[in-house]
Order: sequence, then structure tokens, then C-alpha cells
Amino acid sequence: MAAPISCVPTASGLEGMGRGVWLLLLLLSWVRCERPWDSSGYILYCPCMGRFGNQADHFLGSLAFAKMVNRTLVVPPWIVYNHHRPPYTNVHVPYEEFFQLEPLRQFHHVISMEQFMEQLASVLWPPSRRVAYCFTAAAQRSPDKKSCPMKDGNPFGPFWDHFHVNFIQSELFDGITFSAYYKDVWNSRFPPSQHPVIALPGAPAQFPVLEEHRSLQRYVVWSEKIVRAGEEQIQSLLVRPYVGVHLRIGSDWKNACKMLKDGTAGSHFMASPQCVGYDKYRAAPLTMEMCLPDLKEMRRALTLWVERSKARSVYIATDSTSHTEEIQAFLGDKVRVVCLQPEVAQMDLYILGQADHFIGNCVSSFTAFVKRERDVHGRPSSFFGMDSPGAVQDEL
Ligand SMILES: Nc1nc2c(ncn2[C@@H]2O[C@H](COP(=O)(O)OP(=O)(O)OP(=O)(O)O)[C@@H](O)[C@H]2O)c(=O)[nH]1
Ligand SMILES: *[C@@H]1O[C@H](CO)[C@@H](O)[C@H](O)[C@H]1NC(C)=O
Repeated sequence: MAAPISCVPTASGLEGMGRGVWLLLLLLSWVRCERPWDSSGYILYCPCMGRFGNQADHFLGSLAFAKMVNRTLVVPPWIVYNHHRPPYTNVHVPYEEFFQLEPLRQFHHVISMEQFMEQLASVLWPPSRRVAYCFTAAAQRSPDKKSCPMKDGNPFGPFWDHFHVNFIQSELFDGITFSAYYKDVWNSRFPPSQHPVIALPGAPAQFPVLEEHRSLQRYVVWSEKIVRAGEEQIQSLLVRPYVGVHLRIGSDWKNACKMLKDGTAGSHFMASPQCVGYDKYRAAPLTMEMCLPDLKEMRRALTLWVERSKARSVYIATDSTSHTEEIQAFLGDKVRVVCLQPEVAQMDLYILGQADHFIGNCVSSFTAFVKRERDVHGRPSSFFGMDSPGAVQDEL
């Protein structure tokens, strides 16, 4: 989709052009584009940590950071690791494939990375100005100890290569974090006039997402394409009311949950603040049932919530075996138990989000995405091993 006139006249086009023509072009570009370029600057990052759930947590934090420093957020694609099926490599899925860009703008200025590279980069961020920004500690890992490790390894290299980006120079920082406390420091250390584009090796955010940023989920709105496909599946597979369940029980997860047995994990373990509470000192204990529900816990929780929500069907999303037969057996044949195992994980997320009740895995950020979306829309959720997470938090 090459626009006939780009949002910024290219540098080469300016030379040898009459002033009148140039002004006309500039005027046209203003008319054509809502915002030609943002003089407050841009933030770019690679969603280089974890899979979808992790990337989504980081996205909300990055959105908050961009707003804090008042720079336009360049929204990166999702990195999908298709290593077990074609194309057997990382796929960079534009944000808009799954979600809409427009609702984000109710919160803050954004542009997709694809659009940024296509329309703005040639003038605002030409190859000769591509500076990398990172913590001094991160640069310590590079051979000369002065360069940001922007493209070292996977997914870092493939991500920037996807956009044909190389970095010519590094700008190191230290003694600051991405938290609100350093708001003014960021702007005085890197004024947009001298640092129009800040490109980072990772998200300017924490994992898991901070409690105060959870509600930003409201601006993450599914694309029409996903809504259409998701509604079609719900119509054809499920009868309402239905209970959605996230079974995170694959082998990598089993290994992770072993840390709970060892007692090395503590009660804050990956996404667990979403159910045990964010305050470390008052957090509810994190149990093995929460991390890795066995069939007995599945039976307990499902029987309870199918009855409470008078469900007529159950939707199972899983990273592993679905246990459809066992679950069907203990729920009886008045309830239809369905598992889709879709190729695109977002289909599971959509269907779980729309359920009449959702039972998730407290430790999983994949669950966390669903839980936040449901919270925003006032839909009820619980977790394995914790039936009323809200009540626990209220008691504290
Ligand atoms: N389709 C589908 N995929 C799932 C499901 N559960 C996990 N996965 C896959 O496994 C990935 C898990 O990584 P994340 O999304 O980051 O979530 P997480 O559960 O916190 O896991 P880790 O990041 O591995 O600790 C997901 O992105 C999916 O690709 C599921 O119910 N359905
Ligand atoms: C934030 O950025 C926008 C867009 O560049 C600008 O119009 C606005 O004045 C900036 N706000 C502050 C407080 O600097």
C-alpha cells in the first residue's frame, strides 16, 4: 500500500525543487495525514521477551511509558514463534492483524511500526541516524562493552532485520528506570529535539504488567477479522451459557511449576500477582493447584462453575492435551465439552474472553490477557485453586 504522497516529503525530493512546489507538497502532506510527524519524538522497541502473553504485558507498560514521556509509541508487530510448523521461524504479525490501532489513540499517539518505517523513517530516521539506546549494563555484554546488543541472537536480530534496520551508534544510560519517578529525567536526558527516535532492545516496561497499567487493556480492541472469525466459532461450537477454561499444563509449564514445590518461587511467580495480589508482603499463598491443576482440581473447579453459571457448554483452550474426554465424563452429557486447538492462539483468547465464566491459570500471562479483558468488560473470572480472587484482594 504505497501512498501516492508520503507523510513527509523525502529529502532527495526536496533538492532542486522550487520553493512553491515544496510548500505545496508540504501542504498536501499535512492535508493527507492527520499527523505528519511528532516533534515530541518517538519510542521504538523490540517485543523481544516471551511469547504473546509476555509481549502483551509489556505492550501495556510501554504504552504507559510512551504517554509519560509524551512520545509517539511506535507499535511493534507481535513476534510469533512458529518453530514447529511452517514457516519454522519467527513471524512478525502486524499489531492490526489481531487488534485495532484506532482505539489506542484514545489513550495516546501511536503509529504502527510498519507505517513508521514506510512513511516516516526515510526522513526522520534515515540509516545514518539509527542510534540504539540501552542500559550501560546491557552494553556490557557486547564485545566492545559500549554497544547496545540490539541484534544479538534470536529474536533480536530477525526483528530488526525484518525492517532492514541496522544501528550505527549506541547511547547508554544508567541510574534511571522506566518508572514514573524518572519522567522528567528522561525528557531532560533525551530531549526530542536532539533524540527524536529512541530505539530500545526491549520493552520500556516491567513484567508482569504493573497493577496501575492493567486497565489500559481497554484500549486493546480486537480486529474485525478476529471478531468475525471468533463469533463464527462460538456460534457453531458452543451453546450459551458457556464456561471457558485455560489449561496451561504442557511440559515446559510442568517444569516451571516445580519451582513452587522447591519453594524457590515465592508467591510472586510470573503472572501470579493477578490472583495473589500485587503486594508481596500481603500476597495470598501460591499453591500447586493454581500453577498446575490436576484432574481432581479441574473436576472441582469445573463442576462448581458449570453449576453456578448454569453452563450448557465448556470451551477448553490448552497448550497441551485438552482432557476433553475426562472432563466430558465428569460433567455428564448435559454439557457439551469443546476444544478447538486453533492454529492462531488469539482465537482461543477471543473465545475465552467472551465466555459467561472463565477459569484461568493464575501464573500464566496468557490467562492474564483474558482476565484483564474480562475485567474491563465486567465479566466474571476465577482461577484454578482460587474461586474468588476479588474477595481475597478485598480482604487484604
Ligand atoms: N492456542 C493456545 N496456545 C496456548 C495456550 N496456552 C499457552 N499457549 C501458547 O503458549 C504460549 C505461552 O506463552 P505466554 O503467552 O507468554 O504465556 P505464559 O503462560 O505466561 O507462558 P510463559 O511466557 O512461557 O511463561 C502462548 O503465547 C501460546 O502460544 C492455549 O490455551 N491455547
Ligand atoms: C505532547 O506531544 C504533543 C504532540 O507532539 C504536543 O502537541 C504536546 O504539546 C505535548 N505535550 C507536552 C506537555 O509537552
